[in-house]
Amino acid sequence: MRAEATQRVALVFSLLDANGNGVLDEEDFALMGDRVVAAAPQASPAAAEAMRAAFRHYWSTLLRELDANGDGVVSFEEYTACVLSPERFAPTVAEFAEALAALGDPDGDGLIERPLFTALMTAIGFEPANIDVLFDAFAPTPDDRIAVRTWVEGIKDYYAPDKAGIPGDHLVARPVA
Ligand SMILES: [Ca+2]
Ligand SMILES: [Ca+2]
Repeated sequence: MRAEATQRVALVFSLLDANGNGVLDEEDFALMGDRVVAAAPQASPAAAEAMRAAFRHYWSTLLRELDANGDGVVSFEEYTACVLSPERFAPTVAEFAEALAALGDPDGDGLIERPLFTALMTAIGFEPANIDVLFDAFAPTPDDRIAVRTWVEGIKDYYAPDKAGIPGDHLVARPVA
């Protein structure tokens, strides 16, 4: 695995462990769903529910694919196996990316402005300084917006365990706990 991808797998694990107990469990994904939805108060109820559902599916996929010892939680060691078969996670990641992008574009104009982008990415657990660098890497318009499609592709690349040399590599610094 490329070094950037290794760092990203470790960071994604720490972000997903929202309750900080050192393993991935069902509560992490409920917590993160609530946090992300709360960061986008102008989102429609349908978009909010789609986001929560995407987190639930994310968890059920990880549990099904990665809980090797069957104890109902996914340890870091178990999680690292995700890099061996990234294609098994692609549909789940795509659903997550689309749901997040829908929250970020409540008026449906295809653009997301920096404050909402920052609020959503902070809710996921990234650090503000890293978020700004990432937003800039997505080439914002003069009025400081980026295309939602660009962001969706960035999310998919970021959560794809085998990618490297992508804008999301700006996020490898440790998140705020
Ligand atoms: Ca946890
Ligand atoms: Ca396990």
